[in-house]
Amino acid sequence: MNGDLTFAIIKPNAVRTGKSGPILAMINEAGFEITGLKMIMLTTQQAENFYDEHRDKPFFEGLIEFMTSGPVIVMILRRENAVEEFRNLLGNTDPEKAEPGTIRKIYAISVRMNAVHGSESDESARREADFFFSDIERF
Ligand code: DAT
Ligand code: MG
Repeated sequence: MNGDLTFAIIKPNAVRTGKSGPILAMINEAGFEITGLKMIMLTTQQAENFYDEHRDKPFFEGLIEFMTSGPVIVMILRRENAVEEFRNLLGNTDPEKAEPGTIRKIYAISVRMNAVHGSESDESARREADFFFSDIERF
């Protein structure tokens, strides 16, 4: 059975250009309840640990530079089958391949600056939510 929680980040390109509001509206309209939310600036160390699985990829350095380039909004989201449904709402990692109407099709600037992160599995969702939120910051 699939879990009902996922973890998301509105990335610096979207926060900087004032797209947080419209993105949050899309998330709500897609049936997700926001159960944790805050705006933070990632440290290099946090970004590197968060993206640990990509440490050896050629895009890692650029990814870390981008993710620490401005404030982000981290959040925990709840709905049935949350991980898969949120990935569907996000669209492909590469906005050129994303379906029309998806968040990345609308708000991504490039593969790197792709507007929003979403967990890839229930296990990652738990790890990522625990990474950024203490118990008293979740509702
Ligand atoms: P996703 O965010 O869709 O789960 P991922 O886990 O493969 O994608 O990669 C994490 C992030 O790294 C992605 O959102 C943007 C960046 N990235 C991935 N592939 C890239 C590439 N080929 N060039 C530049 N950045 C890339
Ligand atoms: Mg990923």
